[in-house]
Amino acid sequence: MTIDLYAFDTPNGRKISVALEEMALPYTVHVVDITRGEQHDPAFVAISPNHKIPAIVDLEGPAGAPISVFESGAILVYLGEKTGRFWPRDPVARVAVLEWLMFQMGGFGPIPGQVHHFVALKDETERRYGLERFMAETRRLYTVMDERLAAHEFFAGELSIADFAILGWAWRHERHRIDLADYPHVQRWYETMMARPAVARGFAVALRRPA
Ligand SMILES: N[C@@H](CCC(=O)N[C@@H](CS)C(=O)NCC(=O)O)C(=O)O
Repeated sequence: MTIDLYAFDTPNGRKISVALEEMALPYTVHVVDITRGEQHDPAFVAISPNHKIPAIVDLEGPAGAPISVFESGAILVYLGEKTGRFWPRDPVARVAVLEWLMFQMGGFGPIPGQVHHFVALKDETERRYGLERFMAETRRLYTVMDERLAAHEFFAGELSIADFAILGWAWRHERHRIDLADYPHVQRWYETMMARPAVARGFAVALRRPA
């Protein structure tokens, strides 16, 4: 039985298509076009009460009962629990995964997301303060990541759901005006991640309807 993925072609949507591919879970995509307001459709809000993608429905949830999950971090943990993959059983190893997953959910997502917003404003005076503020914080986050990756192959040591979460946003580095050459360890990790066949499939799957 497949998992239903409700998503759009954005960093938070891509995190989940990448994770589903890496975990070799069969899934069916349901495009929720957030540029057309489809995130407000009552049927979608019933499974995603925050009116945001991504969400999943797993018809074969715990004890065989269907379950829906919203919030990308919760989805990644759910899928890690379901498959036992990229989500260590060892409590110490699990702490590192949770730390970097929460780092992404609380910072490296909301902050570059603000850069995407301010950079799109046409009026230079309107956007200057916001852009400077959120660009500075975005650069700081990349520095934190670079320092971590200087000593670790992946964020939590072994490849984990934290890497899938962070990759979704790093994929948009050009849009938040980051040159990965300034962060060589992040660049090395990014190239390693993007070279994985399952990751490539996760980014290739259509999360947008043809125009
Ligand atoms: N914390 C949420 C954020 C989800 C999110 O911001 N989704 C965006 C697309 S990346 C969305 O659905 N935006 C539609 C809207 O805000 O109306 C998660 O990680 O799942």
